[in-house]
Amino acid sequence: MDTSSFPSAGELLVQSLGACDVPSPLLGTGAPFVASERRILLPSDITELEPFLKSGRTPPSFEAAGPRQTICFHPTRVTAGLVTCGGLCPGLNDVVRAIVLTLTYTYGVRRILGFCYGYAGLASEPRHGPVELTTDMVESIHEHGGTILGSSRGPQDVGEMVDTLEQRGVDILFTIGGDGTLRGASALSLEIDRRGSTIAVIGVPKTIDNDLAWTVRTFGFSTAVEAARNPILAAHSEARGAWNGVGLVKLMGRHSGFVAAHATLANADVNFCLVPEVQFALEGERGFLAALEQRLDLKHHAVIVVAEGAGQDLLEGAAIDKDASGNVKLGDIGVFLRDAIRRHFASRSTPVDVKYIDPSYLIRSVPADANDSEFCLLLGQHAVHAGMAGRTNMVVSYWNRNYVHVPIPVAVAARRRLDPGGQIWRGVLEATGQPRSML
Ligand code: JJ5
Repeated sequence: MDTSSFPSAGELLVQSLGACDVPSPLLGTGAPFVASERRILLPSDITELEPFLKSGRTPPSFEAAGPRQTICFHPTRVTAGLVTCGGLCPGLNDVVRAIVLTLTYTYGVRRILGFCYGYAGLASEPRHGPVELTTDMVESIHEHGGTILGSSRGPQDVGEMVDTLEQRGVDILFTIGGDGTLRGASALSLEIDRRGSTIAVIGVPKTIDNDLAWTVRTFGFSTAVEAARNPILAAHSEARGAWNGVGLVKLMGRHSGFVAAHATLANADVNFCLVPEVQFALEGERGFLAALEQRLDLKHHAVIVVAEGAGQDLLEGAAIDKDASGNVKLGDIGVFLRDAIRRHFASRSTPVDVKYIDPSYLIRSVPADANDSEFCLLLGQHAVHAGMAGRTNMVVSYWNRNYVHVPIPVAVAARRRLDPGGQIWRGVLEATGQPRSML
């Protein structure tokens, strides 16, 4: 194992706002505090740990999350701010609710501002002013999908946003969003530091694709896999209902095929799973179309699950388009495959009946399942403990069976991707029976 693949001890240090000597209101309640020195190892595999032990170096570790005995802010004088950014993801309302309930009931915080429609709500002239959030307002929002705060994509002027935070007297800002949002949160904390201000910026990472490094799972992922079930069942029914019926379902995953792979494992009907991590050819005797032909010869129906980022190299000629955040817009691999399958079989005078299903908005917008609701609650609670303890420029994450603090620069440095040589992909190959390589 190459030990340089781990962040350095310096990179793993979480920024703090300074002297935190305010006694926690939890003192005397029997609450189990977490010592600031408690750290959780990054390596969990002996082969990863050995090089450190042999060379006498301290292995890399994350700061453990949880309530501290002394905190940075007087709870009753704190103003907290919340913002949700980017696309919808199941569990957004659960995280908002968890943060509001924990601030109020655990710490006694009295002023919580919800900034509306993402970072646009922190601009100097927002379309919609902040709303004061109360426990009554958030009591049952976890029963609904979406986000009560609204959301938007795209950056805003960092100086303007810090001006707004200062004008509103915000002490702790909670940002719930993806890697772009968290890069923005990091820029905010830098500007706050430059001004000599003491505003904590705490992130709750959002990626339905589950592609965040240094976490076991991200919120919304479990719900997404569950919600992919009906579209896959529908695709199977459609496929079986026609001679040479093909049901094609496009699922989320721009760079990582976790949703597609896990939905495939969870639904026995899938015959092909196509993901960004495993390249495939369309044509040729080992290509995808030849494999599909064999499957149709045998069973006269087939179900295909494709992650949105799969096969992008096949979509040449599609103009490179960028969204508001500068991300390259993907070509639609679902439409492309549907048309390629129709063309291929038409040229062989073999009838096929392709039904294409794109359920992504139906998946993103549903309420969180019980697994995700529980996870969101604990992420929100730990985000509040971190903010009250004066941590900043960090996200809460779950690693090695512990909630931990990960500095934002470490969280955004690398993406987690499916390992084509790993257990999950091997399981997918076994479950589908698709060829190991379609190149
Ligand atoms: O450039 C990226 C990138 C880098 C890390 N584009 C998309 C996703 C990505 N990651 C993973 C990631 C996903 C969500 C969050 Cl909140 C974070 Cl911090 C990282």
